[in-house]
Amino acid sequence: MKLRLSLLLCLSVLAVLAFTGFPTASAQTTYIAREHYTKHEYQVAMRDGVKLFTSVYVPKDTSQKYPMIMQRTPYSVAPYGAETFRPLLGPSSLFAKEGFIFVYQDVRGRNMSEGEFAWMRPYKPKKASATDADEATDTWDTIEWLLKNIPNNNGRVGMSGISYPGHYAAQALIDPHPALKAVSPQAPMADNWLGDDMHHNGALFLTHAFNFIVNFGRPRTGPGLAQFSRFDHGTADGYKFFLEMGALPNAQKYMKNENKLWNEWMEHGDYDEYWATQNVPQHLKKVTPAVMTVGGWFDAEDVQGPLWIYREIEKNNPKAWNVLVEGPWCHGCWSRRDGSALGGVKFGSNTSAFYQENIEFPFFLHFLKDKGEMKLPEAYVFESGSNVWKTYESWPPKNVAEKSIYLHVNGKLSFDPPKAVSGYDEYVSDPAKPVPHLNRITPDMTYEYMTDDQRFSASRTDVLVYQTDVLAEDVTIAGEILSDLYASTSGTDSDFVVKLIDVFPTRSQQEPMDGYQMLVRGEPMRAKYRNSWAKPEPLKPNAVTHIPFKMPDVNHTFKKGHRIMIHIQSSWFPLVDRNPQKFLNIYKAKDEDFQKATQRIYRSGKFATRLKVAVLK
Ligand code: PG9
Repeated sequence: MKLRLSLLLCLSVLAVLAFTGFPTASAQTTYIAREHYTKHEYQVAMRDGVKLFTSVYVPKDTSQKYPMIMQRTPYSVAPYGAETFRPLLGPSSLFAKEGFIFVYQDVRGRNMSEGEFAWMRPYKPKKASATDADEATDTWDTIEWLLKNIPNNNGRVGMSGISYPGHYAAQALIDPHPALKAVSPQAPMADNWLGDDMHHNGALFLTHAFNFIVNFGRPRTGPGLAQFSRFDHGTADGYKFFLEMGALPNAQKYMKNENKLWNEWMEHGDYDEYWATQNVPQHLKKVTPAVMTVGGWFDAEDVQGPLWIYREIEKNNPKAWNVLVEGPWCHGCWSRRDGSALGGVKFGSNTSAFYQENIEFPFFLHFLKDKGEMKLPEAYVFESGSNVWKTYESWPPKNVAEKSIYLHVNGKLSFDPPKAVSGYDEYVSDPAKPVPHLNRITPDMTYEYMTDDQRFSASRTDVLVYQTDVLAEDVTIAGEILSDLYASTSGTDSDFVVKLIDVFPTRSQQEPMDGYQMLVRGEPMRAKYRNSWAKPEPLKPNAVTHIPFKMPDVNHTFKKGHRIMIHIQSSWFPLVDRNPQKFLNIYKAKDEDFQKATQRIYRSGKFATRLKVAVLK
């Protein structure tokens, strides 16, 4: 029995590390948490009687009272057992040394907690009874219990978390408990259909969705540590695996019809009530805690969520203390990596340490312990390309000029509109040979695709490439991008993928960045949703159609000597599921539904395809 338990505990530590990322080097300092903390485990009853498993790490020193920092997670609060400690207590290694009470909770329906799990459990504005529960009430009830039962707390609670835990931190802001004083939603999911994780502009992010849910969505019979084993694709080649899998219904070959969450998603292809009720930003109207929302410009999973949550709080809560931090980070990499590079692209400094020491730690110290003055700016944002931290009094910054980058004949791009009275470029989009999103063999989406060199696909005949002349001066784009497309297809539905690319100068063969085509932002648009996310409409074959869509904010300088480049294509695989290019429910498609289509992108005075951007003055 002893052996089995220790084996389970070891496995659970690995499970935590697999999901939270191995602690950064700074966490492996000589500070030994277990010498200064005691761990306790509780089953905390919610108002409807469901008990949530809650671990609490309390400083042994009782000479002062401590605030509590809580994280709620679907990924397990392992290791379980009062004798085994998490490798890292708090958002970074700075916190344990300073002294806080750390609280970790398995959310309802996950791991050692009771109850039924719901995907991004919708907030219930009107509770049916005093025992009607959602994530907001579970957080409230937990805080109430902690204040009364955890000795030596100073009556203040903070929350932090990355990704799904960041989502729960944002949910806590909907009906915030009065003791909740500082919340940092980090890479929080705001809406899993409108831009985070699973869907971007109506297109399914196939690799990410499948690889995640095939494990996470496994049936559960009751409280117990969810057993994760990496799904075996049977090949390292994700492009091959997902292409051979074919139409989405064929995924049941691996899901075996027992994956409840996958089955839900396959029943809700459009932006219907299932997804719309999960949206968090719509409820952020009574925000009283101080909020520091954190995101990464190159976050492959949740680039949209932090921006949307920050903006919505700013719009609906004029009195709220609400700031935004955006670094040159991949998903959660401000905590999991040193932030000095992503793939081949260098950012010139350890941006994670800078953030942890000068931004994150002072935030919680100030609002939970009244220590240190609060000097954070409204927006603390890293500017990639020039590789400097910038601070602004708003995000997006006010000192910008709205400009358009237009497509021209012969693959040219220019800030001047085209004079041509007609003109388009054409390619054949073949779902049997979709444009790859990676230039490597892997079954994963990868973090690095967000800044990868795009030359590998630029030479394909089904990728349109446009670029400016060599820039005579720096051009900094700061804010959201609007892709203003005029396109046609010979089919009745299509995806159009737009990529904004920074072309590095070709100086000498030695430099690794010689001619590098750095992806700055890429985004698909599933054209049937151009007029409504909830009510898709077919395209009229071969008719010029206006298809405007947004791409998440960037903060990037195209240096003098570089070029601005745009790629346009109609597949991005297996990052995005293939569009049959026929108007139908893609989640119920058959392999024989997939058809080639001839696409046209218009670049004339009347149908002037362009990117609308905010250029820093
Ligand atoms: N945002 C991440 C995720 C959520 C849902 C599906 C897949 C990934 C995360 O929580 O890490």
